[in-house]
Amino acid sequence: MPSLEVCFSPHLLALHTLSHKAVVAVDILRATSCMVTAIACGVEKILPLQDTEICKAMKAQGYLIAAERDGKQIEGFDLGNSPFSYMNLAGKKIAFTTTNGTQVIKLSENAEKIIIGAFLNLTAVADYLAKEQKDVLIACAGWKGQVNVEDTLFAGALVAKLVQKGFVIANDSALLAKSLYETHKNHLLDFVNLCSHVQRLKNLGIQKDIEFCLQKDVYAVVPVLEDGEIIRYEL
Ligand code: 3SL
Repeated sequence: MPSLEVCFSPHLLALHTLSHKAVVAVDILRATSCMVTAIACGVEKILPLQDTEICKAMKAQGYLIAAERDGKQIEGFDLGNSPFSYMNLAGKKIAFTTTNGTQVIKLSENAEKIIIGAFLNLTAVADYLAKEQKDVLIACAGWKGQVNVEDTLFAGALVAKLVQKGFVIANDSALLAKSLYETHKNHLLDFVNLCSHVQRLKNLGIQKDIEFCLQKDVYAVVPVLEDGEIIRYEL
């Protein structure tokens, strides 16, 4: 049976072997929630980038450019990091850089497959992984190297689903994430409201983004990284 691991921080990724695994990159607030929304709403592809200047330069190649740092849109870019901004961009290409989300995607590039996960597409991701039958690592973006609650909760939700499909928990982070999710699954928003990133984001007035990003299975879409760009996997 395929194995199941969770990595709580990009700073711990080097401790994992990625080469034969399917990595699920997750940044619930809000990068991967935006990406899932964008791909579900018809965006053609998303180029994840670590560097803001490289991102800006993609404008000349016909991309919309999106950049967030510390929760805010960077001046001079077309888009920030609210999922509501990604609902009407069908057919567009987006170059995207964020504080943590695009970083964890880039750091996972040695994996056999990279999938973009969020509560918004939880079941679609679980079904895809069950079909693939590869060992899975859920890579949490965290916040500047630190562990966060919202990505851990998502990891736990995905672990819980995959255990039901026969996957075998292979590290204690996966066990911890599942236990945290099962403790709080009936009051996710109340629990997430206590976490540090929500406190940070509250000053930006984006409570509706937080509520949106905690909804399960709004989209039945699986964004995957192919040749460095995120596209829709055709189920
Ligand atoms: O860190 C990230 O990648 C962002 O998703 C953070 S924020 O939600 O835009 O603050």
